[in-house]
Amino acid sequence: MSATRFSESVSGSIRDGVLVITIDNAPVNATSAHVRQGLVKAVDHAVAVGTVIGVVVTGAGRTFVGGADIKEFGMPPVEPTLPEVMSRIENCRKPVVAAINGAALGGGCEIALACHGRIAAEAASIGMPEVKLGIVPGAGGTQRLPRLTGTIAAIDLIGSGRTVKPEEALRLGLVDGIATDQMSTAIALARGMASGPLRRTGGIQIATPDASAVDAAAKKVLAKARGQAAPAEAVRLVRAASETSLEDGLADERATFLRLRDSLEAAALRHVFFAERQAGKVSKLEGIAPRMVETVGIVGTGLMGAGIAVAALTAGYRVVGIEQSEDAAAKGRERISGILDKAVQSGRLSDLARTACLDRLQVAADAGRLAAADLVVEAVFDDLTVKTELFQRLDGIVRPGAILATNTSYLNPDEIASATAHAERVVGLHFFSPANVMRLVEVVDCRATAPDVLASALAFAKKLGKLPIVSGVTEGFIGNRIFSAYRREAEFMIEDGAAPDQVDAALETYGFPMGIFNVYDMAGLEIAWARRKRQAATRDPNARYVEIADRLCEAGRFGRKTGKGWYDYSSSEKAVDPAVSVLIEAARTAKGIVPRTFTSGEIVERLLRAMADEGKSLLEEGIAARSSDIDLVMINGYGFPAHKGGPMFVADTYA
Ligand code: T1G
Repeated sequence: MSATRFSESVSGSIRDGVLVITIDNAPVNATSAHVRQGLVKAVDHAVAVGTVIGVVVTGAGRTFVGGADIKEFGMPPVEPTLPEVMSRIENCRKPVVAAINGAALGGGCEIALACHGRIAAEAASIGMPEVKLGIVPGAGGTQRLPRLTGTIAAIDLIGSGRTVKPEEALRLGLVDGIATDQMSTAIALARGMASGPLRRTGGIQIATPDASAVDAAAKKVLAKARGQAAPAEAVRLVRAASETSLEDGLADERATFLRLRDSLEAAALRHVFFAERQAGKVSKLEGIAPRMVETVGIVGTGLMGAGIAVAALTAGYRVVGIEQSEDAAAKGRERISGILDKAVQSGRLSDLARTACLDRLQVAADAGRLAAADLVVEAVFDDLTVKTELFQRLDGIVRPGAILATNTSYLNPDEIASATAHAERVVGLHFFSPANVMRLVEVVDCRATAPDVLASALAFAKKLGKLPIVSGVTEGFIGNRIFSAYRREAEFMIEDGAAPDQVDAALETYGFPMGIFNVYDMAGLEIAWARRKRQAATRDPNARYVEIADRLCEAGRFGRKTGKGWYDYSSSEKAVDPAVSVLIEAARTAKGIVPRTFTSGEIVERLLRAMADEGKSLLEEGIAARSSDIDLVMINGYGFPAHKGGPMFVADTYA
């Protein structure tokens, strides 16, 4: 089979009278200009060659087509546009079948939709994640998908951006078959279509959907949109598909896509997309191989330790959990299996996988079992003596090449490392609770950490499906140091005249799921109080210090756990507590502060600036490697709305 080259990334060869077109545009077969040009030439070639009775389109490697080339957004358009490619495929007079060999996302899914038939490999995944980039599909997705799946499923898929596996795709009518040899099956399908009329997706009439079901599907999508524009536009376009002509629907979709593509929200989400792919890259680790890790030791199986254990188990590791007593070990095992049970109940984990996880789990009181561990994470009480003594004990138990990782939030891991026999094997792995759910892990590069130990910690975090961000050693690392600065600024404004619920409302309107005082009450005020007391002796006497939170703690108001904090939780919902207002007014009076009013805009602007200023210091001190890492920490660990891009992105955008 001689191959014909249609562009630098598109070639074709004829098999059983069918032109098999392969898109080969590493790394994800994105529909760059040369892919679009090659596809049009290949389809024209198929039509021109009389012996060709059909066409199959597929991708090279493990991706079908990962979508439009996001890197081309904002660049001058190059013909043909993706909608033009779709139209050429759909209106081809010979059958075109998609052999979906891997991820068919965004424009990739739209290519499949424009084809006359679709066969998926077991490894295929199909979806329209455009809303996650702040845009809507721009090449027919909102108009063609509902013609195959119906309006309700299309609203769900396009509005949420979720990806489906072949079985669900088949059930939805998104593919015509699933095959282990999807190429042969696709060729056979194309040959079978050669004689009859072609089923053009754009020509399918959408059955009138049940209005209440459509409203329910739309409501579900919009409930998660939290202030983003794209999901609502996606829902509008899909609904319109059953009420307007294909031509008008496509024109509306394209105009909407172009408008959103150039929006700040889309720029922010593209920033986050590329930031996540830069985050794990550490230049000094080029060529450094991570150590082999198969068995993970976890000391402490409380909430944090159990979460880490579940993350490691579901990633395929063997786990040895250690507790101080057999009774505590039994409780720890119960906690871990309880989390696994919940994952099974929610459909996130199969029964089989749960059993396999439990088969790979040991929880005991005998620390000697850690001799089998390649990496040990401690998740014990955040006290320097406790952690240091533990690591000193582990020095005598674990094997020479084993890695010791501390999960400390605020202690100095250099101090822990320097107290052990092999400081070079100590690294920080700061998980965020619940560790089996939160993506963010701060990987702390301690002064003595060996490069291959840091590489091992990054590889471990990635295998857990986490988003690892490297941090240098500073109190609170990246996230908590910025959170402290953000909290200080918020308390300054409270002392100057703002109310906690006003600050929280401003943040929630901006896009945070919860305001800072609500978060504070959830986490517990006593944690920051303990740290402030620890720092009191060395605090700069000239630096402004707000005592309101101290007064709350002295009154035993630690937050939700005590029923009172910045708010009153005695009723079901959090409520403004007049006692807190009295306490705030007393603090102002004690400093002679005449309270002033604040607008929501000023509150948000000051808090964002406080975060960005602290982020700038972290960059100057070399604690954070790049500003986009800081954005990822605040988005994934502290609720900063991703569609705003993060505090550094906002500061750069409005600079
Ligand atoms: N465009 C450009 N570059 C992309 C890209 C894309 N669509 N997708 C990935 N990359 C780069 C990425 O930055 C990284 O670069 C490398 O490829 C590997 O990525 C018209 C308008 C396909 C599941 O949103 O979900 O279609 O760091 O690490 O883990 O309606 O990439 O190597 O320099 O993620 O194997 C819609 C986005 C676009 C899918 C593969 N599509 N991509 O995962 O690799 S908008 C998406 C992914 C659209 C149409 C609209 C994943 C993947 P570098 P990776 P992976």
